[in-house]
Amino acid sequence: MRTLLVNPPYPFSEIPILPMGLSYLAGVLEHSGHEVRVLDLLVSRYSKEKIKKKLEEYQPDIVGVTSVTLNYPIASDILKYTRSVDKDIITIIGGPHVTFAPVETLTEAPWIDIVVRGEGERTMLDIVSGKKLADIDGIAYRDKANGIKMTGERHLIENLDELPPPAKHLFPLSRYLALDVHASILTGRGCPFNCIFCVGSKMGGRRVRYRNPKLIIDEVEQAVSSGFREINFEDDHLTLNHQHLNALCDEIIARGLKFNWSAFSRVDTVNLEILSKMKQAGCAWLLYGVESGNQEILDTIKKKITLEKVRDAVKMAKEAGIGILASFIVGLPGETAETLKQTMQFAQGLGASYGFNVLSPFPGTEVREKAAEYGIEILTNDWTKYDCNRPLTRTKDAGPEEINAFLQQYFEALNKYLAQLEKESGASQGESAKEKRRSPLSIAILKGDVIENLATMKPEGNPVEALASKVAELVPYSHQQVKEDITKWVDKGLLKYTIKDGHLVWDWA
Ligand code: B12
Ligand code: SF4
Repeated sequence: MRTLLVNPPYPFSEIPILPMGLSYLAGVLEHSGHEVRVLDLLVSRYSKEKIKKKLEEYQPDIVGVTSVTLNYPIASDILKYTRSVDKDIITIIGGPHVTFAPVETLTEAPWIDIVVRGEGERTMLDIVSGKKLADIDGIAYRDKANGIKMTGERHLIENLDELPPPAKHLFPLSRYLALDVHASILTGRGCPFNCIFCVGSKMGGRRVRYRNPKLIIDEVEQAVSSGFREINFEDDHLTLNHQHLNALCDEIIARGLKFNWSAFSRVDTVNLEILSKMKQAGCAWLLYGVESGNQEILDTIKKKITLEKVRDAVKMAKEAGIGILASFIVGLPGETAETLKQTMQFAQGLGASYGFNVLSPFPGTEVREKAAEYGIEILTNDWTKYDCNRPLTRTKDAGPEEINAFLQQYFEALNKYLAQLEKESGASQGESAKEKRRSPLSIAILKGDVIENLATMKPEGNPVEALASKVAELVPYSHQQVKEDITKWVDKGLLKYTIKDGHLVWDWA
C-alpha cells in the first residue's frame, strides 16, 4: 500500500522543527519496502489545492497525519479534505492528543477511519500489511456493523535499536536547514515520573528504553554532515541514567565530533561530574523543568523536586559552563497571586535564563482527568488555544486576569532588557539579535512558498540579485535583509537555479 504522511502546520509562530514521530514512521515503512512519501505543510504554504495536487499525483492508499492538541483541528481538517477528494483513501491520525481521546475523535470526525494510540511504528506496519483491523493492537477504528471499536494495548517496542533510523531524507531538509533549526535525536524513550500536567510517561512508558550510543552518534554524524549545526537530544530528560549518558559523551569525544547540543533535564538527576563530562562532549544548554517557585505546588503536581535542588543544579551547571533555561508553568493547582509572585522572585534569583508557560490541561493528563480534585476549572475546550501561552484554567485564587497581568509584567521586563542589551551590545550580541529578528523573514519566505511561486526570470545580470529583488517585492522586509538570507542559502547550496527554455528557475535543493 502507498502511504502519504502529512505534517500539519502549527497555528502559531514557533520555530518549525522536523517532526520525529513522522520521521520514525516513514523510516519503518521505507525500510520494510512499503512506498511512503511526506507532505510537509509546516515549512511550506498550507493550502487545500496543494493537498489535492499531492493526492492526485501520488494516488496514496493511506493518508496519515500527526498532531498534538493545538494542531488537532487542522490535522482533522486535512483528513476531512482528503476524504472529500477521494473517498477510498484510508485516513489515519496519531500523536498524543488522539491517543487519549480516541473515541471522541472518531465520533466527532466521521472522515477519520483509524486512530493510532501510542507508539505507532509496529501498528502502522500492521495496517499497511493489510492485517484485519480487529487484530491490530493499539488502534480505535470505525467498524461498519458495530460502531467504534478499540483494540487491545500495543506493547512498547522493547529494543529500539531494531528500528531503522528516522527517514529525515523524505522531508524537505533544505527548508529546515534554511531556518537554521536544530536536528532532533532521541537517545531513548520513556519517563519514570508522572507529573500531573504531562503525558510523557503515558506515551513512552514508565521504564526508559535506551538506544545503543554508537547508533545514536551515527545518527548525529549523519545530521551534522547534512548541514545541521546543532542537535537537541529530545528525550523526556537526558540526565536520568548516568551510565547511558557517559557512554554517549564518550562516543562523541572518541569520534572527535565538534557540535553544540542541548537537552531536557531534571534538577535531581545532575551532579558536577556528569555536567562537566557533558560540557566536554559539547553540551551548550540544558532546559530544567522547574515549574514553580512554590514548594507546595511542586509537591501537588508530583514533580518530586525541591527548590533547594533547583538552586544547586543551576549553580553546578554554571560551574560546568553549561547554559540553563529554567522553565516554569503558571496556573498550576494551588496558584494564587502570592505564589505567582514567589515564582517570579525565585526565577529572577536563580541567575539563569528563565521562561514561563501557562498550564494547558491536555487530554490524558492527571490535572485534566481529576481537575475538580485539584481545584482547577477548565475554561475552554477550544483546542487551537492549547498552546501553553495563555490561561485556559482557573484556580480558586488565580484566573486569566492574574495570569495575564503576570505575563504582561514579564514580557514588559523582557522587552526592556532586550532593548537595553541591543543598545549596549558589542558586535556578537548585535549580530545574534539581528539573526533572531531575521528568522521571521525566513519563515515568511518558506511558509509563503514565495520562491517556488515566482515567475521564471531572464538569465541577465546577477541571478542572486535578481531573485532578491523579486522576493523583496513580496515580503515586508528590506532588499538588503532579503539578499543577505538568500545569499546565505545559495552559498550553502540550499537554493539552486536551473535554466529551462532559456529562463532561470529557482528552487529549494
Ligand atoms: C521532543 C518533544 C518536543 C519537541 C519536538 C521535537 C521533534 N523533532 O519532534 C519540541 C521541543 C519541538 C516540542 C514542541 C512542542 N511540544 Co512537545 N514534546 C516532546 C516530547 C518530550 C517527546 C516527543 C517525541 O518526539 N517522542 C518520540 C516520538 C517518536 O514519538 P511521538 O512524536 O509521540 O510519535 C509517535 C506516536 O505518537 C505515534 N504517532 C505520532 N503521529 C502519528 C501519525 C500517524 C499517522 C501514526 C500512525 C502514528 C503517529 O507514532 C510515533 C512513533 O512511535 C513529548 C513528551 C512525550 N514523551 O511524548 C512532548 C509533547 C509531545 N509536547 C507537548 C507540547 C504541548 C508541545 C508544544 C505545544 C509546546 C509549545 N507550546 O511549544 C510544542 C508543539 C509542537 C508540535 N506541533 O509538535 C505535549 C503535547 C500534549 C498535547 N496533547 O498536545 C507533550 C506530550 C508533553 C506534555 N506536556 O505532555 N516538543
Ligand atoms: S514533566 Fe518531565 S519528568 Fe515529569 S512526567 Fe513529563 S517528561 Fe516526565
